[in-house]
Amino acid sequence: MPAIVVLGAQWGDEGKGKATDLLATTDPIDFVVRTSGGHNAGHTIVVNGEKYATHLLPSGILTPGATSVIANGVVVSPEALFRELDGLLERGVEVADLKVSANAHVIAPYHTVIDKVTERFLGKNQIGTTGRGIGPTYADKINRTGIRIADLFDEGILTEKVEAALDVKNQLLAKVYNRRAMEVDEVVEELLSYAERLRPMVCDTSLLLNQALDAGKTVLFEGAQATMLDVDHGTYPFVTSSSPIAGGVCTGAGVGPTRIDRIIGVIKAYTTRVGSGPFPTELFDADGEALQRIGGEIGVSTGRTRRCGWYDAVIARYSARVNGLTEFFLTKLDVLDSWEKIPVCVAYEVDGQRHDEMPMTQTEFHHAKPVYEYLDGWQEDITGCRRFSDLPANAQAYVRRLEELSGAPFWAVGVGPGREQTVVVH
Ligand code: 2SA
Ligand code: GDP
Ligand code: MG
Repeated sequence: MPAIVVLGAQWGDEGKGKATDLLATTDPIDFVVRTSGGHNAGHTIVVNGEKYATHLLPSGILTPGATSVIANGVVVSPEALFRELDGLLERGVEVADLKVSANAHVIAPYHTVIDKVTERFLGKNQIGTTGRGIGPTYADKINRTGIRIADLFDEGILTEKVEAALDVKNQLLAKVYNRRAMEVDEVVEELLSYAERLRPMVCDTSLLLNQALDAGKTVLFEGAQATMLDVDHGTYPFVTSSSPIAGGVCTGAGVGPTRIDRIIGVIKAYTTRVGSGPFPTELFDADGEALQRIGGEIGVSTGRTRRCGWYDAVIARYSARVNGLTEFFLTKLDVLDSWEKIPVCVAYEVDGQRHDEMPMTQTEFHHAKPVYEYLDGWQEDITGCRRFSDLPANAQAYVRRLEELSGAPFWAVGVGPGREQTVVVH
């Protein structure tokens, strides 16, 4: 299988890091590629009981022999990139080869400042961003005022671009947000300080990946954030500023859609969300607290507590559709071990009307009330199961029912955070 996409089917933190890591350890993977987002992502991988978190780096960085690629669709903070690399090196990790697209956009210090002050300014309407400068960097990209990695190797061009960007940004910072203006020299100097260390990593990653596919290599495209956070197909405006869906992989990597063989949607056996925005199955009771506690639902990048709710099959079907999923990887089934009955949302009721599919507008989605089906729990520890047939009958039935409701076959099920804690269904 030469080109595989792994992406989030809900609002993120489904366990994509584990899914990519698992694929990379069972089949030899030559390239692991990030195509959207930046260091707002947080992937946790547990290897031999050791926990690692990656943010900007593809999780393939932990797989020796695989080349990690940060493609053109990613927004790169060079400071965060080297902090993360050095953190792994200090822990004695053998890091894989890393390539960075010359066309990836750079998160400059002013993007982070603007992200944070805008959120504060929005008050109760805030998005709940990670404060990493993601939105302002993508805004500059679309506005054609962004800085790309290649610009770090030409001081003249970099200075011109920073000058042009700060011309507008300093007015915004001073007049709207009452903040100190930023100096062109200060920003240019900081960005130039990363250039020499970056230089050997920088290349045309679209060419690299297409040539690799031509040569029959296996390429794994690793999603960050998730379908419901997609700027087009998510819960706008409570979304991130990139395209984490399958289509975004093609623009974010410069690889055509005909080259993709497998698209795996990672989905939790329940649902979580960080930040603001609608969430029909959200729980505000002891069940929600229990899911949060048992599931360890805390943001990997910002340490924020994640909102928790039951499995939402409407979202699953929507994700299967907008991504063209070939399969799902269901994670964290073990978190549900203690419940006697487990509600699963099969449809919504919106202003008195049943919706089996995602409502057309965000206003309707804000009003969506879950219609639940109640499945029997198994009340048994499943973390030691290694084959589907090892799972208790009710756990098997839960997985089978979810599969019927979700619009794509279930490939595997996670029964614990460890690499080996996975059960293959098909
Ligand atoms: P941003 O910073 O502009 O991308 O924020 C916009 C929205 O996107 C959400 N978002 C995320 N949701 C889940 N997980 C994410 N990554 C980290 C993790 C989050 C963390 O894996 O745990 O540590 O808090 C992530 N990144 C962005 C964000 O909450 C906003 O709703
Ligand atoms: P990502 O952003 O999608 O990569 O996911 P995160 O790393 O942010 O969050 C997923 C969390 O769930 C991590 O702490 C993983 O170690 C953990 N995890 C993944 N799969 C499983 C599973 O099957 N069971 C349990 N209990 N934890 C899991
Ligand atoms: Mg995460």
